Amino acid sequence: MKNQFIADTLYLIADLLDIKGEMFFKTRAYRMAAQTIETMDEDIETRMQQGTLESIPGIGEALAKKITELIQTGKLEYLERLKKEVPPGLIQLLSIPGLGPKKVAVLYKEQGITSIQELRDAATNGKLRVLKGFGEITERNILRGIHLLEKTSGRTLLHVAYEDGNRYLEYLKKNKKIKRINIAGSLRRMKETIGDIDILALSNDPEDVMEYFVSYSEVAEVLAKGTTKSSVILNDHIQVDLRVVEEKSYGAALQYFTGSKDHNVTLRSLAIKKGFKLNEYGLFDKETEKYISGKTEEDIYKRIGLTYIEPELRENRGEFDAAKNNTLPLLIIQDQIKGDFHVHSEWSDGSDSIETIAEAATKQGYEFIGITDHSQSLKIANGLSEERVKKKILEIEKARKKFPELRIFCGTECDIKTDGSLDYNNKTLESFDFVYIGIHTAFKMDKDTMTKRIINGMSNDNVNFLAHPTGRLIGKRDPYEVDIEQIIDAAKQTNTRLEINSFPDRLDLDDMHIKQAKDHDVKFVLGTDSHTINHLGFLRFGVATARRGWLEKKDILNTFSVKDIEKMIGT
Ligand code: DGT
Ligand code: CA
Ligand code: CA
Repeated sequence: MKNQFIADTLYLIADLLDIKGEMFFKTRAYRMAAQTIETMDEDIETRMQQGTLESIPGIGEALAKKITELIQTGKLEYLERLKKEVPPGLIQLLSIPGLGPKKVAVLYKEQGITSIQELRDAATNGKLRVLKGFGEITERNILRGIHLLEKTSGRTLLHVAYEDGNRYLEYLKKNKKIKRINIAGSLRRMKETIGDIDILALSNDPEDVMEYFVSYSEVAEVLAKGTTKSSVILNDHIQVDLRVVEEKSYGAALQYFTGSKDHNVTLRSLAIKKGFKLNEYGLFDKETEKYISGKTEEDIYKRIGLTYIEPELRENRGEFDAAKNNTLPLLIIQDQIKGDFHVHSEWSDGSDSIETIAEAATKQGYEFIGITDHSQSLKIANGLSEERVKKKILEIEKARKKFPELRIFCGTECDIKTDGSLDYNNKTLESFDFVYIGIHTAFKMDKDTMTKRIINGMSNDNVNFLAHPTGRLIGKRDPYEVDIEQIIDAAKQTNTRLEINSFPDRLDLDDMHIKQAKDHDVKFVLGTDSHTINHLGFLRFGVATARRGWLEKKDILNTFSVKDIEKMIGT
């Protein structure tokens, strides 16, 4: 689906118009259309083909024309013109977390700031606090935003790269000259952010494949076009590299280009110890240089004396010892997932009704779904008062009758208040099938206080799961100060499962902490934190993160039968 691309383009237009100082109603129209397209179920391209764009709320004739142009050509003349009207550096400033177009416009008009470097200098020297709407806190936030941006700079969130990469793959698979094709690199390892997308293909006619590769409709720019290797930039600004190799090297090349670099370095030295030489062309005898293997990854690992290592484990974090001793985990797979525990409905800040969610869960093939709305003090997210909790439970009972095949759990995502107490009394907590707790306010506590606050929450007997345990938002917000080792110990002591929040910018816990917790015998739960049914598919990124954290089926509650889950959460 191109919905996200279209929405992002419309948001950018709105931002640019804001910078130019256009009227509010004009920019608002773009933003509202962008939001509609971003969250709608249907493929915008299908609507275009049907000629029904204009029946989408907020889309008139002019906007429909622009969307059509974008879908058909991947570009928009109007946007290109707009971009020329503002200094290019300003668009970059927009990507600083917490800095919106209005502030960017002020920075430009009042102080002539057009680059991140100029902005950093001005903020560091205290020159921004005099501007209207700015202050010392804004200066600090801007510096923090620049820091965050640089930490993730040039990297793309996994879900965006995953969609782009797989769409490209579908296109490439239509070329008859390609015999085999795989995603490689960090995307195959399902890292939380992706630098560039690597694709490997097997063909006897690489030049034809190269021509086909650069002719893809989503290519914005061709960086290099060679005989066996090409690189392009997509409309999404992501770089994609394609390499074509021959059959006898395919496995060796796939292994090499999957990485990680650290994994490859160790694998090569193990190969040398066994009397081999390993590179992207194959496994060779060290002395005679005779070709030994290279068609498949499996055979290469085997000849080096290792069982096959799944891509998600190739980070040089102990996988070689485990492969030698045949103790690698049997990683969880998507098909083992029977449901999602973390979904918001329209009762708090989600956009869908309980029945709509139940229907979508059934469509996913789920056996259960957990509806978790916010608790009462979280007014900003329309948290449920104890009165509304009772009403919601009645509503869920109605839905249960309509969907007898699906177990609908009535959960909550209960706020942990600043003193560590919970946002509902025990009687209300007991009325839920399960209780998630989480931090949603006062993120900036010192480590000790924050750790105690969370552990205090976990100590309540009604609590089952800790939501997004570190609170990070990738590229937007650092984790709160928290002693993760103490949280892990407390999770074990209190029998609280840690969530692997599967929302793409959270992926919280992350892979390293998951492995650390698993080593302490802690158990886990997966939740998407969906706010619309379109988010339900994010679970796959939680599964990927769980795999990168070495988790197996038995570690994750979502793989159990409804009966066993009921026993384990004590409904
Ligand atoms: P990324 O793109 O930054 O998210 O991470 P990767 O892992 O996809 O890295 P990339 O695209 O630079 O290279 C793809 C793979 O190629 C990488 O995982 C391992 C292999 N590779 C690249 N450069 C080297 C190298 O200098 N030495 C070794 N051993 N392998 C390399
Ligand atoms: Ca890469
Ligand atoms: Ca690359």
